[in-house]
Amino acid sequence: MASMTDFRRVADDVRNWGRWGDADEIGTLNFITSEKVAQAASLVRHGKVFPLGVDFGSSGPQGAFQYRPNPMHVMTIDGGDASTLAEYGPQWLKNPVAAQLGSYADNGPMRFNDDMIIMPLQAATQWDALSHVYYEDKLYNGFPASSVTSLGAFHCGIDKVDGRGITSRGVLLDIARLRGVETFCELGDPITPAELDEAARSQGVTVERGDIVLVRTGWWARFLQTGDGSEPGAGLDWTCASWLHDHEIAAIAADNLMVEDPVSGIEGAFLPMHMLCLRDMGLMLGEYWDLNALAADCAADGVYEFQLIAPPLRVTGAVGSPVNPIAIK
Ligand code: UVW
Repeated sequence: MASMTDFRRVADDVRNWGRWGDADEIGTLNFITSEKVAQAASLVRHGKVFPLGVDFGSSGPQGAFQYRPNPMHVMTIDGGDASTLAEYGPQWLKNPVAAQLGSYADNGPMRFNDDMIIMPLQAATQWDALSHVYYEDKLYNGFPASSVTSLGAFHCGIDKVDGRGITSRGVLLDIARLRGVETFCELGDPITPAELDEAARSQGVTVERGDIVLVRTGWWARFLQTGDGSEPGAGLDWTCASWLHDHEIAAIAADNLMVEDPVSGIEGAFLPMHMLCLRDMGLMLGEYWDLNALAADCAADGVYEFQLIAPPLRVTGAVGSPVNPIAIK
């Protein structure tokens, strides 16, 4: 088990603070140039579309953490409200909502349905903004942690991604396939940097500057079978942070709950890779991405690169965002 001294040495090595200026709030997304976006678009050859978002509903993977329930979907109006108002008499029309609906219904046959969703932004397929995780009172690029308040993140919020959209060349590294298993949820066997290299080599793909790397562990496939979102699932070892840094990738996402392995390799520190990626490197993490159909297609045609389009919602000051990423081949 490594120590906090080892962690600090790596943190010093991978820290990108100041690399894109003192005011930068998007970190490694800076690696995605317009040439890179164009290169990614040129990877579309057959028009095959793979949505990578999971269902946003009550059967999602949340429940183990009291602060993160599954999305709750609520209807606020349905067509029957307008149609039945007439039956209940004019007293209902004292209610302003009912009066509005009644007037729409009186004016013709049009009816409508509205709804809303109540959910933690971290509940399902998501991006972690750079302000999601910090340590020692500093966010990415040295911004004070106190700039994330009850009003939202004044620095490094998801809204700062803005015009980047988040689209680039995507590369799938299918570690479940490399290991020859459907899934490897058992703890104590995290993904190593050597395995990332081995997956790329065996798949005949290179990881390049500005890529968005997708890692498949099989966790989501297992969740679909068991419905048990509390099963931790293995992920990347913290030492992979240096690999991500050296390859100058733009972002990383996985099909599991936290990208990295829940068993920390650092004595006394939970989620060390989150700290290194989000706070030191400025590298966004994507979680709960459904990579199953994409992985099956990549295995069938041997092509592990594609155009990836994964724009977050521009929620002002949010520390993360739901996303329905799309891979196109
Ligand atoms: C934490 O749980 C802190 O992070 P994430 O949701 O990114 O795994």
